[in-house]
Amino acid sequence: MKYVSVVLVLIGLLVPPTVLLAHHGSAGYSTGQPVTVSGTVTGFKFENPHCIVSLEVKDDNGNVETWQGELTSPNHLIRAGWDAQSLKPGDKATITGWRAKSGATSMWITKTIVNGQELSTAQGN
Ligand SMILES: [Cu+2]
Repeated sequence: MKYVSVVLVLIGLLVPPTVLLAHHGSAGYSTGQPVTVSGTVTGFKFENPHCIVSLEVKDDNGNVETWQGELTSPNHLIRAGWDAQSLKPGDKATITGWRAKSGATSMWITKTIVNGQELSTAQGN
């Protein structure tokens, strides 16, 4: 019995993240090439089904772009130690993830750094 559960855990570790994301409907995102943007948080919706981060990002020419990052559900993020105040307007954030296939300035977030500190979703995928 012990042996069986060890094997199941190992299988769980081998499942690629894209499979774990299947229920999130990641089909709209390009999972091949991650993008990273940095900017100022303008909003954080801690809501079902998925939490949404809004960022104001300045490009090299000083033009401002609005980016949206999608995260997993509040329930999952709470288990990873997040709450509704994890991101606040004015915070400096860097988000990495899979950009929308449509080319829109939106992504499925895989890594979040707020005011220099990474907020892990390791428990929350
Ligand atoms: Cu989901």
